[in-house]
Amino acid sequence: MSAATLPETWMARALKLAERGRYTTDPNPRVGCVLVKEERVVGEGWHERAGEPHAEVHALRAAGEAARGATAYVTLEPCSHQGRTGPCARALVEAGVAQVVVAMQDPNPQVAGRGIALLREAAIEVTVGVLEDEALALNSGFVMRMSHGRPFVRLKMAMSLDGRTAMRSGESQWITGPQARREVQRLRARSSAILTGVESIIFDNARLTVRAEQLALPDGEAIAARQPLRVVVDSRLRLPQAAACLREPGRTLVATLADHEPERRARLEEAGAEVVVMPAAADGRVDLDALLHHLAEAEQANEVLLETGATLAGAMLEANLIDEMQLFVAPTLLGGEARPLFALPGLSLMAQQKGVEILDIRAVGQDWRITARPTRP
Ligand code: AOF
Ligand code: ZN
Repeated sequence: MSAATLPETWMARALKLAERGRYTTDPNPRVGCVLVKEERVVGEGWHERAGEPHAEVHALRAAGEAARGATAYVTLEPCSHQGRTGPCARALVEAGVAQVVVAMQDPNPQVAGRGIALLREAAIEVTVGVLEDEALALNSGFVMRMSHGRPFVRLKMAMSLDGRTAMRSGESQWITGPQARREVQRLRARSSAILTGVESIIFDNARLTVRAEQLALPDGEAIAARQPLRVVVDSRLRLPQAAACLREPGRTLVATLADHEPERRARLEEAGAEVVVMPAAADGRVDLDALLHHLAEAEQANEVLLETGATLAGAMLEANLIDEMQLFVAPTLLGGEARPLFALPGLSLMAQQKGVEILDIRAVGQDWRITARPTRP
């Protein structure tokens, strides 16, 4: 007799399915579901788009009558609320599923354990926590928004081997090669919003868009159709009306302070920007923490990609608002006059150095990608 397949194996399969929603489920979480009976998959599915059926519904439809007596492996607690689609916990009960294995509880306050309770009340055996870390990582943005009211912030920077991001003039195209730039396109595509500083736009005139042809994914066109929100931190409304990003598909939000010139605001709005007034932080600039909370609440932003220069990157790091860094390191030297990764003017002693934990290093074409996370003080 062969040994029974481990729950982790089925959950890994459900996670793989969930990953198919990486670029499309926003602002919903990525969720996968596998229905197993007598060591065989009788139905599976994943959540593809907000407003469309949840993973469990797809899996139950695929299984039909075979769902009766099956075990459901779901990467997120089945929902208990009547949202845009019905409660999945009830659908599992009604289909006669015998057991449910869940990777993680749903941090959405509308669910938060009620789905699991509903299943247990119907005498279904529920196991929680199988491959929980992997499930949490897949939806780090959704989890952050639901449990802390702000998005998960991922900083992306391209730098030379000597840690420089642009020449003194601001010229920076291109430090890294095409494969690294394709990875950046994918980072944009999975994000709800791209956050930048007005200086970066003034220097690079970046469009901050997802380009289907550069994504090199089979469904690139459909993915690029949903452009992430562009967010420009611009305390004094210096964004040029002619900025390229204002002519691109998708929205551009300009975060500024209350004491801006009204005519500048009117001209930017005419050019297609949406202006939002934020409180000032102690340094007199836009309060970045408040801005992130605004993005979570008003825009349902799960993952924010920070693509910017040393000033805003330094300010975000100082404010402990960076959750992950993706640093692309190119095999080139730009020299001491060039711009550094972070402006951290307050640092002068070794005792003040900022620690980071390196999670992964890998080659991307001719470049290297370092994934790291700042260690919290
Ligand atoms: C599940 N399975 O596949 C997903 C779930 O607006 P709605 O109706 O789509 O509900 C979205 C909420 O449902 C979302 O915030 C999260 O709590 C849960 N997502 N739940 O059982 C799924 N995508
Ligand atoms: Zn559901």
